[in-house]
This record gives sequence, C-alpha cells and structure tokens, in this order.
Amino acid sequence: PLSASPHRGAFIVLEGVDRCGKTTQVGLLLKHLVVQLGMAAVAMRFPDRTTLVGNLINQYLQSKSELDDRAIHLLFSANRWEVAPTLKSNLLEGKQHVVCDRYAYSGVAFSSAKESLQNDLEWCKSCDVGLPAPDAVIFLDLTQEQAEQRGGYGEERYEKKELQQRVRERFSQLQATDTENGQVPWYVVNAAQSIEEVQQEISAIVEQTIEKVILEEKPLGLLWL
Ligand code: ADP
Ligand code: 2DT
Repeated sequence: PLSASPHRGAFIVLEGVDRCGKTTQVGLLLKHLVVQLGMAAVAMRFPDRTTLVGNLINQYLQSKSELDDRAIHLLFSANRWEVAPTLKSNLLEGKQHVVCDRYAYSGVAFSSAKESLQNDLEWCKSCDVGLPAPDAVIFLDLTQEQAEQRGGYGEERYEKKELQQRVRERFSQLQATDTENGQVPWYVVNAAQSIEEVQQEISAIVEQTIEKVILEEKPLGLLWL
C-alpha cells in the first residue's frame, strides 16, 4: 500500500518544547520519505515568518514590538489561516505528504501558559477550530532538565525556563482532550534517545499513518470539530 498512489497526502505534525529535536527530525523524515521511499512530501513550519503576518510575529518574538497576549495569539492563528490554502493544496491537489514543525497545539500551549490566559484554554483553541486536522501528532517528549542540557536558551521571548515548563504541561492537557475526542491520534516519542533512535520511531509511526490514510481513503479532517 505504501507504493500505491494516494488520494491525498498525509498531514503529520511534530510538536514539543524548544530543543526537543523538531527541526532535526523534520529534515530527516523528509529525506526518508522522499529519498528512501520515493514519495512526494514537503516540509512546512509554524510560525511561517515569511508572510505579512509572520513578519509581525517575528518582530514580537524578537522583542522588537509589544502586543497584547490575545492579539499575538490571534496573529499566530491568522498565520495558520493565511497558509492553510497552501497546506490544503499540497495535501489535496499535490497529493504530497506534509511534515509540519509545530501547529495549533503550540499556539494553544504557549499562549495558555501565560498568566493572563491560563484560564482561557477554550478561548485559545477557538480561533484554530476548523483548520486542516493532522492525521498524526508526534510529540517529542523531553524534560526541562534534558532540554537545558542541549545548551542554554536563545534570545527569543518564550525561551524561559518557567514558561517552557508550563508549556509542557499544556501539551499533555491537549493530548488528553484530543485522545478523549478520538479525532487526532497522538504518538509520544522519547526525545532523549539518540537522533537515529528517534528517527526510527518517527518513521515507523509515519509509515503506519500513511498506510492508514491510503487504505481507508481517509478524508482530511477539521481540527477540534
Ligand atoms: P527544536 O527544533 O525542537 O528546537 P533542534 O532539532 O533544533 O530542536 O535540536 C536542538 C539541539 O539539540 C540541536 O543542537 C540538535 O543538534 C540537538 N539534538 C537534536 N536531537 C538530539 C538528540 N536526539 N540527542 C541529542 N541532541 C539532539
Ligand atoms: P520556532 O522557534 O519554532 O520558530 O517558534 N509559538 C509557535 C506560539 O507561541 N504560537 C504558535 O502558534 C506557534 C506556532 C513557539 C517560535 C516560538 O513561537 C511559539 C516558539
């Protein structure tokens, strides 16, 4: 079935705290799909800093601008909505698998980790409802201590220990509700393993996901609906 031509591409999202290895693994996974398996696949990432909205987000993350917590949350969401037509077209018309570094889960986890939005998880989710839903969320799990051993945090706004700790808790909460709703399957991978071990686990999950999408002719879902 993996060699059959799919009716659409599979949508795979990689999530996790800073330094868990998302960038490394997106690159390796893309190579695996395209070079080793000969499939059509593309990488995407959020925030996409190349767009109009992405430029505003970039300035905020680099502390070159100040924005209300709800305003920046809505910009991150708007960034997904402005790129959603391309995402959909890659999946549906291009029939390409999409491997995406962060998605709405990061959106909700980071915003709701802020004090001002800590009781507003549902509000944080609401603006992303109806976006294309992933066929799998792969959560690269790394503790705070393990993340810190990969070098100090950078200069950007969210690269602070206390916030990252709360973000990690929010991800678990999102995993629990997605699992309850039975719509988007989550796979937790121990990101403290070697790069090769993590890659092998991810490849197995992704191949299984692609097979399911093809065999069941699974339609593209809508997030949190
Ligand atoms: P992210 O995109 O999630 O922030 P990166 O892929 O940029 O993470 O990885 C962060 C740092 O950790 C990089 O220096 C990278 O080389 C290193 N790294 C990635 N995966 C592993 C791993 N499994 N074990 C040890 N170091 C890793
Ligand atoms: P990168 O380091 O991966 O470029 O992320 N973030 C991300 C949010 O706060 N909301 C979102 O919707 C998304 C996608 C996570 C930059 C930072 O932006 C955060 C880290």
